[in-house]
Amino acid sequence: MLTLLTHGGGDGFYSYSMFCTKAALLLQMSGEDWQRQDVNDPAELASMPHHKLPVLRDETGALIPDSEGIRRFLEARGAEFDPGLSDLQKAQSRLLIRMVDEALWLHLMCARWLEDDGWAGMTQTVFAGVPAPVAEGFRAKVMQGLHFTGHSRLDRAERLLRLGQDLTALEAVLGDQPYLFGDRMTAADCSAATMLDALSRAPAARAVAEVTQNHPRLMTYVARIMEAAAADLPKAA
Ligand SMILES: N[C@@H](CCC(=O)N[C@@H](CS)C(=O)NCC(=O)O)C(=O)O
Repeated sequence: MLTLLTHGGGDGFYSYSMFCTKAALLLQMSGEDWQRQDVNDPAELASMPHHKLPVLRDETGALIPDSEGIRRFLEARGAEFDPGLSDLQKAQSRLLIRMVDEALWLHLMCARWLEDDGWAGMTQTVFAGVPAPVAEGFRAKVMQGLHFTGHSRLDRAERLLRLGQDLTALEAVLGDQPYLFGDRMTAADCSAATMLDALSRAPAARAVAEVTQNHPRLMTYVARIMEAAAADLPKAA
């Protein structure tokens, strides 16, 4: 059986990591038999190929890192995440996934790690029970990374403006459809729904959650996917 190594969850998040939840949705769509295993030990996280999660462990013990690596692994075993999509739609799906996984992810990182109210939420959830100096050490590392990308150098008003633009664009792509590419859930929904869910509520900063919630069609879309697709995901062992 396949094992998805994930960060823990809580407050209605299957995992606080949207990439772990994305991988769980992909696994569920693939029809594979799989289980979930949470990684709580920092030493175990450090032993992972990219020192990040999600990671998939296959039946031979091989470790497949990164949600996109997991997608490719599942496709190589026969999974089809974009059934019925034209070549153009598949290309558009690829662009959307990159936009969500790379650009919206930076917004989420700032919302949880840079903004003080987001960070306060992180200390009560993801870092609950972790000594403050250890948590602050993680935060400092992440802040360095965000500074390097340049995203955290934008002031808050600029970040919120760009977030609003991106979400308005995504809402236009969704239109009145139940899923981004029509009546069926595809790979792009696994990225988009989980990221939007994370942006729309704590531990994301309140201002970011408000901008996200200001896109009601996206919020209805997230609720539909999270209630239906995420309901029967395996629980942590
Ligand atoms: N591109 C990766 C991103 C994975 C990622 O950023 N994981 C974060 C949690 S959301 C992580 O494990 N961070 C641990 C660390 O950096 O120490 C994917 O799609 O899987």
